[in-house]
Amino acid sequence: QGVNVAVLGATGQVGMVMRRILAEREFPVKDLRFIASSHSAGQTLQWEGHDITVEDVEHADLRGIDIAIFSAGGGTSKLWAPRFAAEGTYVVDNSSQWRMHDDVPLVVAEVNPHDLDDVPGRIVANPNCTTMACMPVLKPLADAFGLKRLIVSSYQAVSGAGRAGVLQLKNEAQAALDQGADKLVFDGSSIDFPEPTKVVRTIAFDAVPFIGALVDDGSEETDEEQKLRNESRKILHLPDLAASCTCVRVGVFTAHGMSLNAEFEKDVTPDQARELLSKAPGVALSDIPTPLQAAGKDNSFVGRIRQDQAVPGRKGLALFVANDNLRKGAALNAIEIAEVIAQKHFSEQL
Ligand code: 11C
Repeated sequence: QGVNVAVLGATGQVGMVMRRILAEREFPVKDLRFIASSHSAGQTLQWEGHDITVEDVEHADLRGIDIAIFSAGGGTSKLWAPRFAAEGTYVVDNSSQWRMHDDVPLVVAEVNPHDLDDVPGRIVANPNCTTMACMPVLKPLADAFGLKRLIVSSYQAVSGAGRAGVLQLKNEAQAALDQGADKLVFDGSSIDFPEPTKVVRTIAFDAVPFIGALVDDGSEETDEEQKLRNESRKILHLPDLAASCTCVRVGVFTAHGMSLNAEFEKDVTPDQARELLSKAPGVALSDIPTPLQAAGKDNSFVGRIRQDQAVPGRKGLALFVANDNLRKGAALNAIEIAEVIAQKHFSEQL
């Protein structure tokens, strides 16, 4: 009994978390395969007490896989997701490659699982981690009060930029501590930092308002900033939602923080919001939510809920959300999507 599962990109940072979560949640696995590029193929990875050898995607036999969870980057996904799908496999893809395709559901498990009822192309997309963190919080508020306008400022962890981002923060922090980091109190150029290798500016003891790449449409936004608007509209089924985002990388290893200002059609008070959010799946109330609090946890922690004083009347809320970008923001939601697919489309095997 169970489904045949493959993880593509199993050796990466998110792949590692995926393996951990598959075991934690006792995912109904019949056969599990780990697949990667030729660079990582041949390694062995532990699964429930035994070793599994990582297969080279170029040479792997793609037949017989029920669900493949991809965390291997957009280029790999563009090439390989259709090839897996052509073999009858449901692909849950963590890259941005397929998210805005009309026939590809973009799903947050507790928000729009019904979008998985019919998956004609057998490819399902997992949202970007910033969007993901906000959706379980915004969905119940949008349903109750009618979400009209959203302004987000993010405080994003370096692990969102991959292992290279993590190493950059570690190396820069070490260099600063070695040279007397508190000299930075008076002079930002007093420390000789190593050249940035991933985040575009020094990230230790700093905040960098640039994530992803500039979009060539005259808006001067980054693609990371546009993802929040476009993905939120699709997931919440609010195509006209007015949304604007400024994405900022901060010297935090894991878990993104998000400041939200949301405007609604109807009046809403902080107490009403707290009452709704206390019952919302995937959400935990916190007086002062922080990335460190969220790292390693599943929920979106939400707090500092206030009436937005810039919105006339009681139609605006200001709140802060913190969520683990590697877990719910990537691996966990992908596995939750796989669980829904297993229930909906492989129930006879469970
Ligand atoms: C970051 N959110 O923190 C990005 C990483 O579209 O899946 C994931 C990018 C994506 O840099």
